[in-house]
Amino acid sequence: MASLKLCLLLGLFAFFLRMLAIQGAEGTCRLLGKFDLHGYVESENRTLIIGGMFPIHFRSIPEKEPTSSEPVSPKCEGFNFRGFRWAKAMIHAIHEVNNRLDILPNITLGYHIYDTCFTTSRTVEATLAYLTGQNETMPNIRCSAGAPLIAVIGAGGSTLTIASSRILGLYYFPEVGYASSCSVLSDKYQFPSFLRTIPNDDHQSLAMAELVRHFGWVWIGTIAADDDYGKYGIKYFKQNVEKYGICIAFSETIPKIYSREKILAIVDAIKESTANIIVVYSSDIDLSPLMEEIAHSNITGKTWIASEAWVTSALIAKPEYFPFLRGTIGFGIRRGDIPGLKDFLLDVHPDNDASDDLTIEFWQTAFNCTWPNSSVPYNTDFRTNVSGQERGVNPVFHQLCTGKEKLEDIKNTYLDVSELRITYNVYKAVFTVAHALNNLDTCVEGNGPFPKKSCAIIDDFEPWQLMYYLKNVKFTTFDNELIKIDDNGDVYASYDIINWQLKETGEISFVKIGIYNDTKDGHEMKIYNNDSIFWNTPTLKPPRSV
Ligand code: TCR
Repeated sequence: MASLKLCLLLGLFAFFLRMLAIQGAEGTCRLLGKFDLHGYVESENRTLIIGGMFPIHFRSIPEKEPTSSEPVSPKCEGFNFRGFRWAKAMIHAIHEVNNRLDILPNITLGYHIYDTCFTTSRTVEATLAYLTGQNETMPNIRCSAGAPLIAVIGAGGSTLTIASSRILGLYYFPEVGYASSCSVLSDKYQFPSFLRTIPNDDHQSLAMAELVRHFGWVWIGTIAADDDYGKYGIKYFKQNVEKYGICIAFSETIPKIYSREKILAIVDAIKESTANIIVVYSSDIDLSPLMEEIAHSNITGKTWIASEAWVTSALIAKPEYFPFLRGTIGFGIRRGDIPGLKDFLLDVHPDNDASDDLTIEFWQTAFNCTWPNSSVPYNTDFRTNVSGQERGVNPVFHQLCTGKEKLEDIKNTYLDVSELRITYNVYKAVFTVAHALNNLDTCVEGNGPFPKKSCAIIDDFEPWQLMYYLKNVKFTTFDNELIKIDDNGDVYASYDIINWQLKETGEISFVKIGIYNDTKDGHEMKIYNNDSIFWNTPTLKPPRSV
């Protein structure tokens, strides 16, 4: 009965997909074009696939007249080196599992990664593609990626994950989040098959409120991204500070679709307010156009409180923004150094696979050159810049790439492994799946968790059976961190409190000035030494906001 229901639903999806899909030359349906990565090593072992969704581009380009032609997947722009690093970290972790003899010795893991372009429509498209298979004749997760798909890592931002997890949840199909921190995702009634390696944001909102109270600030401005992360995060922050008699001077929302007008309105609100403390709950991707305008308008003397998503982001922590943003204080999730990752990241070159469009785009963007004879688009940007002009519409790079460019020579977010926080979460997500699968594989018949103490069989198991093992997973990472998933799919919350300070070299350093931990009976916040904090005020003393 259950499988009949599944078939019917998948049939419906296949129909839906047909309506969405691009009709290719051979008349077959093609989804999501070339922005996907997949691979597994040919081996005698049984192969199982883990899906992954990452924001490898920053945004999709809105269709000008969406109803005047056949629906197509929107094109994406803005190559995101950080998202590319996350995707590569997933592949690296999978290689590590495959090389280890103690986890899944008889199984080879493969991967199938989709680019979400940080948009909901692409994420839903990818989710449907996972469930039905890209080829309509195979509407089945058992062969959707060439080999059975067992879990999906993703989908990045909470808004995207909420969309995909509602669909995957229908089948109790496991989705493991690495960056989706919204508290609503802990509701197992709505998201029964979601779990994550990032703490629930309720802790962070409370931590921010505690921080503001600690310094005695009572007049605060807030800025939120226009998504679930920003809106829920600020909502819980406000609820917490109200209890302490702290007042909100202004509350602004950064638009999702770029609009210079709306961004200028936020800049005006900041200028007009006497609040010196501004709490920002946003991803770095959404925040970046606002920061560009803050710098352009020369707004100094504010102390910014950063949420985890931008606290150590190279997109925001740029030298040109430093006069405005130095002294920023924010919360970072636990970081880790992933053994071997740097070498793995360096091992990328368009010559390795001429059909790998993402790598070609990566190379072109990193070195500002054109890969010979390739049709891969340049890193275009159709938005207007701070002076109101359109920036780089299809810029033509006259310089051809030679292939001899050296990755080691450039400073690039992709290769920066000094602040691996979300990347470390991706790694933990892969290992969560691998350990759960290993426990499923080593189950002893007569001692199993299913009816009559039976076990699931690795050659043919159902998503909900793996879900059981995921919910009960427990392991330690190379860093000796114990990973345990609770009944809501959540992990233990612990944050570093980070302060942006100027190094002698003129660069920004992220200095850990304290910690915030969730404890059994509440929470603890420690600021190590008030004198070690760098403040962005003329006197270098803590700002007042009353
Ligand atoms: N949670 C955000 C998304 C997000 C993110 C990030 C995006 C987080 N950290 C770092 C880019 C970079 C934390 C969400 O939507 O849940």
